[in-house]
Amino acid sequence: MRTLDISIIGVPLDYGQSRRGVDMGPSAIRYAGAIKRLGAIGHRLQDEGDIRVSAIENKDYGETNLKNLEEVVQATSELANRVAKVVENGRFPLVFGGDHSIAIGTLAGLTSKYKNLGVIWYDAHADLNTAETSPSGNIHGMPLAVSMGLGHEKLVNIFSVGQKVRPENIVIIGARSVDQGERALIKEKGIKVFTMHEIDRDGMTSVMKEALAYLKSKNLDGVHLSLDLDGLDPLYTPGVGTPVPGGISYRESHLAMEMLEDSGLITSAEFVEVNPILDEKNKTADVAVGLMGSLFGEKLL
Ligand code: B3U
Ligand code: MN
Ligand code: MN
Repeated sequence: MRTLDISIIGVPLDYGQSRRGVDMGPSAIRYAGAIKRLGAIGHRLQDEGDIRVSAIENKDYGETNLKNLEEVVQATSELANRVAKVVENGRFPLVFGGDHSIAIGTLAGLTSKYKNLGVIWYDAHADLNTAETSPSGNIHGMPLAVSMGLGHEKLVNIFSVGQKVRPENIVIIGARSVDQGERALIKEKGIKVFTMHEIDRDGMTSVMKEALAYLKSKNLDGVHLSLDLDGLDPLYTPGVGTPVPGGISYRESHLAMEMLEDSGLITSAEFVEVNPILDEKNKTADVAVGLMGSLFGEKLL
């Protein structure tokens, strides 16, 4: 097992979607004992606190159909700078969301060190919408497209101009709610997706083996795990803004994290969409912290 110098960054942002409360995600994850849990495994942790996010919502979106674009740009730009500093210092960034739009900032900051970054997107959704294809105008449905260089220029050019991640370096796991425009983009770019169909048919062991072999063939210098808690079935993680039934189980998710740990490939991670207002007694944050335990090397025996 690797012993890591982990820097935790909280991003209390809920402007990337329409249900308030996910801004309290970082607090809920800390309250669920993340720091103590990872420290007990032997890692050295530093909690760098939260990014500043304006508490005042500007309801005038101007010309765009993207909701709260300015607020998302401000928070993700600051996050990108913070993540860049963390990786430049040789530390492992662990980001707590916040809604999934924060990944725009995380991925942008990672490019200061990683020039051929791989991404594992663990999610019920593909998050591949653009302003043109989005059914909602919610930016949390767009971060993967933005990171590929597609979407509003203010988002695409955060931290540096244009594309941050190559489409062939992305693996999506757990998808079961994919919009029409996203499907077209997956086909056009040849993005590797393991939907619930593949997980049910082949099992999580086989899916993770294939995902890891695929990423290993890409000559990557880092792999980021972006874990949306709605990737799991809402039975286990009810505290998310857009739950989709028929999701990945608690046990499959722990297995997936353990296989990632065994691979030694993961160089950064984020856990997003924990919404304590929609949750049942902090259950979703507890699951998030349990998954972190497995990802960072907690063993059963
Ligand atoms: N694809 C839809 C719904 C959605 C995306 N991400 C979440 N929900 N969590 C959209 O609004 O883009
Ligand atoms: Mn997502
Ligand atoms: Mn999702």
